[in-house]
Amino acid sequence: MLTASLTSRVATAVAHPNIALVKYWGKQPGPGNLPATPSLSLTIAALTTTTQVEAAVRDSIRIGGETRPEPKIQALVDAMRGIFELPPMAIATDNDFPTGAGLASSASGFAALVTAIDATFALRLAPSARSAWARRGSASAARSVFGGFTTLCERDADWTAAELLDKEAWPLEVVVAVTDESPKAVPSSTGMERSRATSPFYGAWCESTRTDFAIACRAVTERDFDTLARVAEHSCLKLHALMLSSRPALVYWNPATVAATDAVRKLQEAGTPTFFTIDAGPQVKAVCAPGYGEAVADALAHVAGVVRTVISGLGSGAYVR
Ligand code: 2P0
Repeated sequence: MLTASLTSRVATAVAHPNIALVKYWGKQPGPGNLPATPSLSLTIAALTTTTQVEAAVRDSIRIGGETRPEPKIQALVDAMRGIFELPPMAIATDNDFPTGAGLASSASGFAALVTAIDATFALRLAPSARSAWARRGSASAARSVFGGFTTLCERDADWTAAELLDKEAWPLEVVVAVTDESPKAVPSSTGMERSRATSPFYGAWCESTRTDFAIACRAVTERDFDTLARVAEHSCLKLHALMLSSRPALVYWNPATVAATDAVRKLQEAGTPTFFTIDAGPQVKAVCAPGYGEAVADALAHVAGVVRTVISGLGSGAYVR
């Protein structure tokens, strides 16, 4: 058992959500929350989770000012207690964007949580170790420990994320077109297990995702926007085909989601370097070459059903404030 230092008893960490360009959807059997396939993402600067962890007389979890039981957070803290001697703690976390609505709040949430626990109790974890712990909470959270373009794949017999390309090296922009701020009906963990168990396309999904990952990683390192656009849109549409072919079907889109993707297609036809991606929710994210964010946001803001747009650059990894 590793004893946590008690010199530092409170710390606040900040993390940003990330958007997968090659998607994760499906887990390996067994413990540890290991993805079935590798994934590639970019980190979104404009959306932020802030989490404070403080030593306390008993465990408590407050999200957006509301104290409530959070089994996934409690399970991660308890798992860390299997390795580190951690005292009871008060966790308070806030998102400056809608929670559980397909904007990756669990990614930024678990990345900020592990980073705050690490700082509060001076565990001195390496970023790769924080990433592996964050993955146990939510696999996409492993990627939010890092900034810029980040991969999550098997490394040194564990699944951790690592930065593939620095955010300054290729400053793409992202427009988030929000179409509905309510929480999703089916959580991601439930949805991906349903797809694994029921979709006839699941095997092809896993196999083709490994190929997409290799192509997309190369496109990022070569700053090849057109190749990245093609493989990322294909990964997104295959993900939603997998969801639609699950039983019962997982339908995360609404009419505005479809209208926003049509708008991105029209921009592409007019020569604008942009492509769309959609996660487990109805929001559309348009990734744009540097300098095109405002024009793309302007087009998406005029789409019926888009309630607001957010323009973002690429974000940093999780850090202590
Ligand atoms: C992704 N998503 O790669 C994919 C694309 C949503 C669609 O990772 O079960 O919250 O907690 O590991 O990370 C959302 O799933 O799932 C997700 P768990 P997570 O970003």
